[in-house]
Amino acid sequence: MIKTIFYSVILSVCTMGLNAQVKAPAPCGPVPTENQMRWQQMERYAFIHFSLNTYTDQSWGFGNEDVKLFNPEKADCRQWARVCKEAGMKGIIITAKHHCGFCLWPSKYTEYSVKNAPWKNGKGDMVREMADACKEYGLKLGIYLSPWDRNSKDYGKPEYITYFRNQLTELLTNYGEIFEVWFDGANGGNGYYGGANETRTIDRTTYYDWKNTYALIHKLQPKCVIWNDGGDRGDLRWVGTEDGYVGETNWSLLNATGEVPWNMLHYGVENGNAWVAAEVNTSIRPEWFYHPSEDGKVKTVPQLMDLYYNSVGRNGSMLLNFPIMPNGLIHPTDEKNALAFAKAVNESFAVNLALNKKASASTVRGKSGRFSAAMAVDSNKNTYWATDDNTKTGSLTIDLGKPTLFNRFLAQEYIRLGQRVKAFTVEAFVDGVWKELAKATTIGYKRILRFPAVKATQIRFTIIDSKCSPAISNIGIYNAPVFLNAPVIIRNQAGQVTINTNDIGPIFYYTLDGSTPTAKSTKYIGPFSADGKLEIKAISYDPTSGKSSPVSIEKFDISKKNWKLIGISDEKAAAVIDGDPASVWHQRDNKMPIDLVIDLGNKYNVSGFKYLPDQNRWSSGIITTYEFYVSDDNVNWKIVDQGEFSNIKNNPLLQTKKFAPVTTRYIKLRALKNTSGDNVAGYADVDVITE
Ligand code: FUL
Repeated sequence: MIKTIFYSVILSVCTMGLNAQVKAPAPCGPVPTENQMRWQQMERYAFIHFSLNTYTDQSWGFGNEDVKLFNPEKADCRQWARVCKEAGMKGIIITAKHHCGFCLWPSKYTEYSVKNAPWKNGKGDMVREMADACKEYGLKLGIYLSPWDRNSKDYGKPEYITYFRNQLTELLTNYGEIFEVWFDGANGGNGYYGGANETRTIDRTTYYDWKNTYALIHKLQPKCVIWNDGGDRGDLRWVGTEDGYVGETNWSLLNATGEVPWNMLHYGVENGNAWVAAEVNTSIRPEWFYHPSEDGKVKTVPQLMDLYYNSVGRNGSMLLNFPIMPNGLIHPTDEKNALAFAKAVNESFAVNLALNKKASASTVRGKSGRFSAAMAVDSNKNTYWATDDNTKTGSLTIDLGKPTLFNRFLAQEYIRLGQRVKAFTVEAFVDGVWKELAKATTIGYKRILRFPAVKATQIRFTIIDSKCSPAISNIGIYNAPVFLNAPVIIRNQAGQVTINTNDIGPIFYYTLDGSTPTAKSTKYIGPFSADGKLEIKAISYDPTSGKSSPVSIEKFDISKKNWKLIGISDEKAAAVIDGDPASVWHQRDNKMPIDLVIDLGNKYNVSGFKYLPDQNRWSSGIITTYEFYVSDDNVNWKIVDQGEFSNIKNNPLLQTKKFAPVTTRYIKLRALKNTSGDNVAGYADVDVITE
């Protein structure tokens, strides 16, 4: 007995001695907090958008919508939680209050809430039901509370801040643990404001006094992370787009307060002085709220996989939104696609071909086993391969034992010590030579690279530049199934249809009779003529694997053959009606409004119009407020619609507006305001909807 104690004392003294000899690297720059670490490991979680907008087919409510509209007869938060759980998500952030000010919980501080809605005779509390469902399904709960409130009479005044904090206090005290609070950046502008119906502008960097609001959050929910896009930086940042991707280079660091420039949001800042990780938010449909017109536009498995690689695979998290239908449920197509997506992620990363394989490194910190190459393939997230402090490059070779087919490479840094790697390559040993498969920049918490499948016996990961000596906790190699993207269908002014995709090699099949295309339908051999009102459905098909893509559906309205832009001599203006979303024309003047007049060539029964803004990243002339006129003679005009294109700045989608049918030959889209406050109206495309 005494002998055993003696030996174990000797052993622990020796181990202590070894560990003391080779110390772990010191942190390199800012490091994540425990809250940020916990959040980062969630990887995928959901947004739920549900409010009065759901009943008005709007993106942003004005604040005067009738609370009586809110009556989801089948509302079932357990369905939402089940779908999210089965879709592999770890939490749900619910829009407790969107910009219209309507509260999904019976707030003591306003009458504009579920307590005055017919739903459950005013006795319902959707946040409570969500919290209970999350608990039941083992999900975390997050809260979206819009700082901008278009209903509150006090919005814009100091009193509103007290109101806002009172509501925040209700939400952070009555519903258990909250993992994230979400403060949307959209702010100020026109609204109902208790009946004032006016425009109120605020400085979003100062008005909310975020410092004290954050202190309140930290006090009430010490484990909560804060997302904020428009004020003091929180724990997480927006990535500058709602399209679902962060920069390929993505530092989890920032160096800014107040308004953060786009490139910092998108790429982070290499030498930033604070850890502010990237959260990639996007919706499973084009819009955030439910619109029946988008039932055929639910993102498909290949699209969702792309989003996954461009968010989680680029050191970000993936926040995927489900719009709730007016009956209170997630639409079956959204559920089906989300579950198929989760299955695809699981299949893709089921077998790590590098796990416990023989690994060797060109250099190891203090030549210690504690930091050896094996630590990167041992599936233990707390161990890592590291190099000596002054060694900022190095390579790690994994021997797969036999020729192995793979098409994905995954790397993770030990981010508790900071984000370090600046550039790396991946090579494969094929037929006796090293072949470069990919070259990339940052890694961070997780980086996944895609490349065409290759068969090799060895793989080499080389860090070519790093801020400090690298610390790599995990390497994964996978052979993931490949999914074909649905093709894009475009019709030009002359009525010529083109079908295409970014994938290399597939062929296309299409139908014009509404039936679902298969490999037996008409084969696409080049642009073809199909003018007038019709629906085209198409698929991509890979003859080698026999796999086909999801179906693309495009509905076209009347022929544009005889359309003319009136009073415009610039030839480039043809882009407005050429059907190509990539081409754009900017109409400039020395003042607003700016009118775009189109002669349809014939009289039609018009019941709406479509406006696609400039789709480029640095787009301009995005119209936010408009009027729409019709005329028989291009002299006497009648206004048939007016309003705003909500959220068009962050999400520049195709805008569809409907009105009572009217017979007309000329149409006029009048731009009253744009997102940049200058005198430009930009159009990728303008179209009409006819009866
Ligand atoms: C945007 C909002 O304006 C949208 O309506 C939506 O809530 C999205 C998540 O954030 O900025």
